[in-house]
Amino acid sequence: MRIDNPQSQAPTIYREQYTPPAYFVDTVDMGFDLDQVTTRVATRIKLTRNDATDDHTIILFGDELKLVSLTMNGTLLGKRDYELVDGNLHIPGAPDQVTLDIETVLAPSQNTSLMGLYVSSGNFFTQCEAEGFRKITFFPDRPDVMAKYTVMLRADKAAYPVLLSNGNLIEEGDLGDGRHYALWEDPFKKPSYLFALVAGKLVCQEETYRLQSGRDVQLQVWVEPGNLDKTQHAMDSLKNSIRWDEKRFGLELDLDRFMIVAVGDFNMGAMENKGLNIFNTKFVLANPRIATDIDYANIEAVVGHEYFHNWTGNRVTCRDWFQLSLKEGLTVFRDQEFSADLIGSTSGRAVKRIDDVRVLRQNQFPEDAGPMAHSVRPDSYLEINNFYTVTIYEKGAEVVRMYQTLLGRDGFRKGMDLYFARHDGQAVTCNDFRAAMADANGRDLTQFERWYSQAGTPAVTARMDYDAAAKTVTLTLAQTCAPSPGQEDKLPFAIPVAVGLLDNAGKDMALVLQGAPAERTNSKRSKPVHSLVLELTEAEQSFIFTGVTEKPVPSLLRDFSAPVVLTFDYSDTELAFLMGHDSDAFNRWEAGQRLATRYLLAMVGTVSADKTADQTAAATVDATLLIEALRTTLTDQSLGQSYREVILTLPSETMIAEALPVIAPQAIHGARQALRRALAQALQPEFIAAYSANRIDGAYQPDAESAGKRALKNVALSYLAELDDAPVHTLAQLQYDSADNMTDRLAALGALVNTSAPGRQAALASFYSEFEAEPLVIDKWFTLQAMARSTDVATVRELMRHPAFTLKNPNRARSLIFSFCNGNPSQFHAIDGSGHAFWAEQVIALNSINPQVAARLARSLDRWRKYPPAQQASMQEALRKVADTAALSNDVLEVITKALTEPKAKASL
Ligand code: B3K
Ligand code: ZN
Repeated sequence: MRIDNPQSQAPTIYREQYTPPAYFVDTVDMGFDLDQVTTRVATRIKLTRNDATDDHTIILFGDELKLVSLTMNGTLLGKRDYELVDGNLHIPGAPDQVTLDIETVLAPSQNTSLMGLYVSSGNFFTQCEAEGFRKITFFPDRPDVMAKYTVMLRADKAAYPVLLSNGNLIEEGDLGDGRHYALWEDPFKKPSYLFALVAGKLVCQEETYRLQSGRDVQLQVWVEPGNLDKTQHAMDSLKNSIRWDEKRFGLELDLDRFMIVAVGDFNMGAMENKGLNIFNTKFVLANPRIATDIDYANIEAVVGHEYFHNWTGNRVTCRDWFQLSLKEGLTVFRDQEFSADLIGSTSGRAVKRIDDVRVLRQNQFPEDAGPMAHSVRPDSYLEINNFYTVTIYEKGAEVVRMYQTLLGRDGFRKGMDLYFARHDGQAVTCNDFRAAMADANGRDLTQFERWYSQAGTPAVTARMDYDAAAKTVTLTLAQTCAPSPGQEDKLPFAIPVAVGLLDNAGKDMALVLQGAPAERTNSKRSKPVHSLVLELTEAEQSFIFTGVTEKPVPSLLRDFSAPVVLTFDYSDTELAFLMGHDSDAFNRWEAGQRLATRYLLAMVGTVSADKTADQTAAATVDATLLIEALRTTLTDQSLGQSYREVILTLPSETMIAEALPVIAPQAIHGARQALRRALAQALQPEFIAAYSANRIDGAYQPDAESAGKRALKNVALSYLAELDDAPVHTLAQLQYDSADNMTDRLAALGALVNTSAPGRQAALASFYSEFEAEPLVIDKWFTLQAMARSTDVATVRELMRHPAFTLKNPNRARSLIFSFCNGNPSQFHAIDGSGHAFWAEQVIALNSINPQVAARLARSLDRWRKYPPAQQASMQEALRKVADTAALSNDVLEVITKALTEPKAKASL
């Protein structure tokens, strides 16, 4: 789709317009004279013309750069020697071998975008992905230009004692005048988006680690002084990551030194710069006092993710940004597998899978059905930063997972090995990855490309026919996919559907699939097969199972084998049966979610604005079946605690909203609350028992089992809090006062804040004063209040006036503003439209500070067309207000323009 908006500064970029660069870069030598007000950057680039093209024009991208001088092969160039096109330099008629000397000056302390070179807490940091290097110097800043870098850093020694860049430290010393220098050399060729430097007052935890091959490497975690008591978990996670990549994929750390640096001002989670990963403090700093179990798990996953990029992203990189999922989808898949392998237990793995699928359904499915829908390999963009999305990351990971499901673990590994054998040191495409998987396994994966080219979530409908006389089960699977912007008609996807059939006792039947090769199904010689991956490649297909002696209950899409919405006409009783018996832990959970959603949707219809949640509960559907199934789960000691916790958690308000044709946020909130209260009343003794049984004596440990106990105990507390009576007030207060770790502390505070407990205000105040010096904990304090049920727009405005609040720090902005707009739907979508007007104000304010963060917030109204007319009107007004703002960044402009674009009438399928 072309965005024709007069405000647009930059043109839409199209995937099909890719052309190879006219010049490659061999080496880059940079010298930085670091100063917060004026930093001078001298860059020498050696280029060689790409003789596969006829082009003699060198294109150097620049973004808000001040050029001091430009010299080509020793000759100073004047304004007539180059053209300035949208801030980029075009040097026509250049020779085949070129040395360019470029001097630029930067103003790091003025840089609030947090792209390029910027200052955080008095230290220097860089962020170059995707196109931030062009904010440092003029350069062919595109990922298919890979070069070797040498970097000289010079700065005041007292203010910036630590000077870091990619690769190895070659030399360091004093310069006189209180200044010093450090010279870094990265032995590997890399694209400019992986460049990084850090300078300032930092300290590190350091360890020597022996690789499997026997080589010793230096591992460092750098933080601000005072935070060294919070680095051990990140260090442990890094060592686990190194070990795992050696074992699972045979991939070794290629550097002698690997550094992680934490920074408090950061646009996203972390960045995989070669040898110098820069992290949001949120994904590094942890100790039991400040970090929750979820924080510990996230740190492990993000440390793993960035480390795994060293091969999937850095050694083999993307040809162009349309291929972003080549590295991101693959690396998310790798970090998911890493976390699952570290948990180890079957139910723990299932919980990890459930968590990942929840993220996908809650965030990616709505994206895929909304105005920003794009395929895993998009066709166009206005601003690439808008495409670091759940589609590229999480759906991309599901696409990678499907290769493993189709080819098996060994087949997948063969594909990975071939991918590295073919492409190490290259910038390649998603098709290259698919070809490696296909060729290594002798498989035709042509149709699989549609997962990359077509947007939208496929809908699969299953039907089962049992023929008692013939003893056959016919499973008919049909697929459709709704139109997405710019893609009216879709072709069938290749969908792996893992299935099992349960007999009346709840046991898996042995599967014999008609027409399948003997090794894939049961024969007299092989051991019984209880789960099979069916390959749905057409719009509709039937699969026949033979020798089926009784009518089974099907277990479909086991372990969520494909990112689709699968519908089957289960009865309530069948769902309760699957909840109790399915051998597939994912589907056991799924059955509970289906049943709960069914009740919740029925209840949404009964809630009206003039009834309280209590009255609704009284008038509501009979949920006995669900309640009894949950009672069985809650008390089943054979199930892991974390698994019981996820089963007891009802679908979120966003999930319920997505299941409705028209979203009614207040009714959804009322219905969910009513069901929670009904569960609390019915299961009160079991919740109290679970609470007591899962208290842990002794020091805090972040391991999966202990975390599972705390999760189950705290979900019990949150249900009991629905009763809002004196005993639970006391229980929560007691937990708050006695907790020795942040998980229990925050859970107790959350329980207090959402009740009428007399101590709730005092607890909030004491929490603040206790943790005033810990920014990450103060973020939690804002988030908890932003998402509290009683918090309305007025309360958020009040919190914004708190001295600790600032829009300039992305974590803080996210903790309050994003948490309210995305995590408190019934208040954000207040009928009077006050939430929407507030949202517009904040998007506009953020737009002039940090376009990337602003554009993320701008996404909160993506689904505005799914609301009732009155709410649509206030959302549209808010969107228009943003659209009419002067000096709108391309980031925000793209999101708002797409949201306001009228979708084409649905094509009939
Ligand atoms: N590759 C970075 C993301 C960069 C985002 C640029 N807007 C982090 C990651 O995915 O590991
Ligand atoms: Zn990544």
